[in-house]
Amino acid sequence: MTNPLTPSPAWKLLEEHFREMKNTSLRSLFSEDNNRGERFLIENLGILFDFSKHRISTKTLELLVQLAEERGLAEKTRAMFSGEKINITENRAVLHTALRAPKGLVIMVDGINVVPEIHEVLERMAGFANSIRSGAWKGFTGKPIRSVVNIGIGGSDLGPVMAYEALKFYSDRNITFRFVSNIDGNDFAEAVKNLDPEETLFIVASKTFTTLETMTNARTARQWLLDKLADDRAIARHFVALSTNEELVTRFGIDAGNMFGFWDWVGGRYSMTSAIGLSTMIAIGPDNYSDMLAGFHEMDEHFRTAPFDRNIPVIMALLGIWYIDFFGAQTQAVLPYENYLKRFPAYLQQLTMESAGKHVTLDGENTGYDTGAVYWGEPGTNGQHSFYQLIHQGTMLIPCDFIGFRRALHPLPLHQDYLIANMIAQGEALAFGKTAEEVRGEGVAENLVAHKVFEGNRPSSTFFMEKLTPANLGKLVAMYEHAVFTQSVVWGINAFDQMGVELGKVLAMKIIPELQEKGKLLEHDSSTNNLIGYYRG
Ligand code: G6Q
Repeated sequence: MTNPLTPSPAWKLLEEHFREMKNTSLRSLFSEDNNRGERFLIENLGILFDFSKHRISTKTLELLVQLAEERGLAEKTRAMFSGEKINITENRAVLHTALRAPKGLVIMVDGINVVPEIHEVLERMAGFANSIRSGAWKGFTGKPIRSVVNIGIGGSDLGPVMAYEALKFYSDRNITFRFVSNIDGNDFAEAVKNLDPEETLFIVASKTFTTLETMTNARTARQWLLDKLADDRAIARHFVALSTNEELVTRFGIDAGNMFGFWDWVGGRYSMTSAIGLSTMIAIGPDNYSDMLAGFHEMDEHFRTAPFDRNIPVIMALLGIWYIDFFGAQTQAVLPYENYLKRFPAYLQQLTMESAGKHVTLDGENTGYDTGAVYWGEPGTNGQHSFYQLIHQGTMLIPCDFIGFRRALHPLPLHQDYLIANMIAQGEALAFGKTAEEVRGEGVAENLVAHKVFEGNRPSSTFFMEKLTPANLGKLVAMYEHAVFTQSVVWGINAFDQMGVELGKVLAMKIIPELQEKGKLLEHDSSTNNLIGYYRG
């Protein structure tokens, strides 16, 4: 297999350097350098990014930065931010960064400055959000809205759910928020349980307005509403759409005046700062929402301008490449020590795995090296009582991202001390472990010594911030967005398409009538035929 990275001088040097580093322990790296904790630390944008507990030396970082330079990261970043059509398989610009650009900026796509349009939509969203929050917007029978149900899937769901959960502390508790994504009817049935149609607003979030799951759920929602309100005019008071497809929105029966638009250069998984964020804005209010956008923008600017060796997303990305392509790591754990971030790992799964799960380069060549890792995680400390065993003593190398906040949002200081002590302790335990001598020193019986040894040398990053705020959430999301972009540039893959989700959808459309028409001849493989047969009964 050809490997497009083999001719890269930095890649070759990294291969040689890896031979020196692979057996180097974090214990020795720390004992050789008293300043290591400061050397591999960046404090910027209100984030303390500690990457000293990684199996790197100054030379590793230099070579990784050289790799990013050789792969044209600076030029590719400029191209993305300036609206060039870098999503070449779909011939689209990639401009989620424009969604959080301040008003005065000029960003041209096909000869049009897109920034004024973006702010126009944001202002309409703010007007609408305020009218829902204040009760000024009335349902068809004159009652204010008390429940908001976002119907969307993938990029039109994961960002809104994650942001709602993450920023719940800041949300309006007089309004109930629910999210429906799955085609599984249980999802819809539970989402509307105990809701009153007269006080419910449905947000149909779909870039294309063609997605099977979303359109099926939206039609079911329309029926649920009409079953009680029995008048088509009620739709205008209880449905809004977030979409790029005005024609299909109006055909569904939603007035164009109740549609908040966005553009083809916003990818689904990069869309939480587009109109797709309407539920977030209703929950936390336009001012908090602006703070969140400002946080995103701050990280965008950091990524765009900071030198690579002081650039948080670039370093994160390069560390990922170091582990995936040299150490053979296959997964990356994301472990927020903040319960409100419970959906953050799930959100990152789509962001990172749909973006970097590619086996061919932009030229259509097989990469020949590994690309995207499996992202996973749960909030600490829950994970500690479940899967951390494998991270500490299993046979796989699993780099971890710890995310924590100095100040809690609750008034329970003891809890916060215990929480953060655990986060710090986990990084320490993973890095330094416990040797057989240390175990023996504790008087452990010889037959148990091996079981109680922690090899250590397991890498982690710690992202420490002051407090979970809308702005800090924006910084965190943008940080991962740019890290995955950086990886895609180094790997030479397209981070902005997702062709791998198509095949299953097409096959499902063929199977639907086969489930419904029992006599239909089945011409699949014997396994698939059996499964269809079992369902038919
Ligand atoms: C994300 C993907 C995908 C998309 C959903 C929903 O990058 O494109 O997850 O967001 O398939 O699509 P619609 O918003 O068009 O319904």
